[in-house]
Amino acid sequence: MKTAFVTGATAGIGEATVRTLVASGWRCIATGRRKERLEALVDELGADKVHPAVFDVRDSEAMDAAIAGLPEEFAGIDLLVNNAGLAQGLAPAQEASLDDWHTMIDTNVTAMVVLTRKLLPTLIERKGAIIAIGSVAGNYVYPGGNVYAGSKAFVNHFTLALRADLHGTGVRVTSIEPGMVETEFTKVRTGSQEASDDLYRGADPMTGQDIAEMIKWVAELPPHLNINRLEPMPVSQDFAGFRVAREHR
Ligand code: NDP
Ligand code: 8X3
Repeated sequence: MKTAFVTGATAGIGEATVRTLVASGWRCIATGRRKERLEALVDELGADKVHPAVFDVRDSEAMDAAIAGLPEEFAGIDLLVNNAGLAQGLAPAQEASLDDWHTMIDTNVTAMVVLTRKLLPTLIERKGAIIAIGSVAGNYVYPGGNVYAGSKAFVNHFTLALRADLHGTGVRVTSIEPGMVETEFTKVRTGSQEASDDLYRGADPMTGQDIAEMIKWVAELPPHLNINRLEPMPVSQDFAGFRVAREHR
């Protein structure tokens, strides 16, 4: 049985990924800060299938303790799903909060590279795989995206760079860069359930399950195949065109 380390498994894409991988015969280490949600996953799926690792990804010592505390049967990691992340307080750069910017950089960028570096030896030893959840926001900018978009461009590009560094090791690396997915993400991003509902109204977004199925598909491909990047969007979403501000001088 193979083992996956899934960050951000208390909600949305990560939670759907744990359910989907376990249903397909994987063991999962499920991480996040909300302990009760991880415990609910263990109750639902079984302690032999899910190991809850409660820590804030920005806390490197807590991350070390979580890795050191893995039960023996979960300690050999075959798949790292770099998923935990957030958009917070998306506002024009000139109005944005520096605290929000630090939170996004610390979570989406710093924590992801730290965790990846710590798990690379076991992933190499086991000829495993890394799948990162970047975003279309890292490929196409939009107003208010600023640091979130920059952080996701980092995720997309760091992941491709890993593929180059891991050449010859047998480790597979994939960057999945989704558009709108209906999860708790938009609630965090807008700061309220109402604003989040408003953003999705009539938009027919993707679901966490849609992305989880892609993760499973990529993870279970024959070992000679590598998907470098996937960029799924709901049909309703498009990338923006240029804007022109007239008489701006
Ligand atoms: P959710 O808000 O539903 O889930 C986010 C997950 O990340 C939660 O499990 C949360 O756990 C975890 N997380 C956030 N901050 C921390 C932290 N400091 N320490 C530990 N865990 C943390 O969002 P999604 O499922 O939508 O987001 C997952 C990823 O997908 C993110 O990286 C996001 O950028 C990306 N993405 C999302 C899109 C969307 O439209 N939804 C589109 C493209 C990419 P907890 O709060 O319990 O700690
Ligand atoms: C977020 C994707 O399209 O909601 O990562 O901005 S989108």
